[in-house]
Amino acid sequence: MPTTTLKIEGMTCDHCAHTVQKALSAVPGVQRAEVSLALDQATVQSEGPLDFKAVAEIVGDEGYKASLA
Ligand SMILES: [Cu+2]
Repeated sequence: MPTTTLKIEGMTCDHCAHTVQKALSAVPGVQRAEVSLALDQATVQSEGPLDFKAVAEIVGDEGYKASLA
């Protein structure tokens, strides 16, 4: 299962990390998403290649910025 590490900008607290985690989990194909507030990073396991456009859009809708690490 492909694992993708993302850089997440804009998180300031656990609530932000939780919001991003939920947003990532809602991306089609994502099996598992883990967010590290300390590292400003997320690790996503997906079925097939991760649809980064969908990730950037869904995370962006929540007010954060995702980029490929
Ligand atoms: Cu927050």
